[in-house]
Amino acid sequence: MEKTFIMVKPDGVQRNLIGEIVQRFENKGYTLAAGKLMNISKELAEEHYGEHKDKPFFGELVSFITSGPVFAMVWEGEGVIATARKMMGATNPQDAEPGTIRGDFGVQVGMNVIHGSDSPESAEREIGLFFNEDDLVSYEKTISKWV
Ligand code: 3AN
Repeated sequence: MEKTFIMVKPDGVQRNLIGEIVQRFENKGYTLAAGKLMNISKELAEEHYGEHKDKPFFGELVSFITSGPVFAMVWEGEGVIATARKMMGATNPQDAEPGTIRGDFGVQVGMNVIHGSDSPESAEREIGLFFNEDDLVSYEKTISKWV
């Protein structure tokens, strides 16, 4: 089953949005496969955001994501990679539609509450960076036949 990596960023943790964000994915009908509250090391941050290393905001991005705990998760379900991106909204919260997570809770592009993998390749890479194979719990929700 398709899996994606989702992370509540330090601003989301500080603003008590972990529960709200988990609730939205549960309500949608996706299944939580793994989740942990953690501090990100500078090394992990630089690896995770490697594709942005030449961008002017790279230093800011790494210092922000390491500034406090994040809540890292793996969510599973049909079409979860693309659908999670829709649920998150545009990268800049000022462009994100109301009803999306960034549209409802963010203002600044640097502090946009949530990260989600943007492709199957990123999802596999990011899940591997944050979790071990045996951290992922595989189970069937009996409710899943109703959604
Ligand atoms: P997304 O998180 O929507 O996939 P990316 O991959 O383009 O967006 O950017 C990664 C992260 O870099 C964003 N979540 C955002 O926090 C940060 N970022 C993107 N553009 C800017 C910018 N112009 N200034 C500061 N931070 C930025």
